[in-house]
Amino acid sequence: MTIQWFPGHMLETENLLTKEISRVDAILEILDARLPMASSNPFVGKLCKHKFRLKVLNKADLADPEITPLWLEYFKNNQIPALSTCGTHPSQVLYALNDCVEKTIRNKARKLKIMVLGIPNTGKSTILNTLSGKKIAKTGNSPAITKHQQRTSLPNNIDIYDTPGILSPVIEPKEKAYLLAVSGAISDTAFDYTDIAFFAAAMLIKRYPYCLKERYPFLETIPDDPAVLIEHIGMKRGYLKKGGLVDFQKASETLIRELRAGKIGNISFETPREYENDIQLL
Ligand SMILES: Nc1nc2c(ncn2[C@@H]2O[C@H](COP(=O)(O)OP(=O)(O)OP(=O)(O)O)[C@@H](O)[C@H]2O)c(=O)[nH]1
Ligand SMILES: [Mg+2]
Repeated sequence: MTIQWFPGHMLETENLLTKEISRVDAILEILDARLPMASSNPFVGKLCKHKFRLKVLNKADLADPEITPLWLEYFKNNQIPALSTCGTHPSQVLYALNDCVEKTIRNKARKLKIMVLGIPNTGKSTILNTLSGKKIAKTGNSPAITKHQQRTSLPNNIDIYDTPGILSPVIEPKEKAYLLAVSGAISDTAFDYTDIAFFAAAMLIKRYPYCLKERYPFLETIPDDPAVLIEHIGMKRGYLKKGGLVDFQKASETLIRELRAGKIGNISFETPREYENDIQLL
């Protein structure tokens, strides 16, 4: 499966960021804690080469609490500043902001400018709203909600810039595209639900069979085959087409929706071990 989704505003944003980056002091790079590598955009790394950049593993409340600390250790071992947050948790996002402020070398006589960057749907605007204590930026559980850069003034002489999520026009390897689609970073119109659900089901069977058992107690054993898992979910929910065949589309949508919402449990889609000798996405 190839996913092609690069709406016009993303190219405009890339061009704008390339122009504006010299004016900002530091970057908060918002990643998805469930997939910190796949949710890294190499463009951000190149753009911010000479700026202080703090990686924020957001949505940590949805990730596996045993895996997120491994990621933080991984980044630490690679001398990459990183911490984890839940974007709606004021003390956690304030801690992230303060950490970024403290580590940024700058001229204290003028306002500190911090830019929030990342791929779509990682919680950039949510973090901005939490920091400002107001609903300044529109948020939503689908990608490409923010279409324009937006500046907000925070206390202590800080200006913070929310930006539209940007993805690479070509996402490689293919597994990365799948992970991003499962997480909700890519528009649902850009891929086939059943394809993505089969990938997600295979991942869950391999990594989190006990979560599947708890969420879907009607499963006597966890099947090895993702198609069988989706079929069982469809049958149990009564998603049947004419002739009694399971509606795989509907069952797939249910699996993805429940996974994204954290209903299947705290799930991390990738682990540092899989990347141990590969820091090219950082
Ligand atoms: N569970 C959970 N949900 C979060 C968290 N942060 C944000 N969200 C949700 O994730 C969705 C996306 O949040 P946004 O703030 O709109 O994401 P964004 O990065 O600004 O997205 P774009 O503007 O499309 O690039 C919304 O439904 C938020 O409520 C978090 O830490 N935990
Ligand atoms: Mg946004």
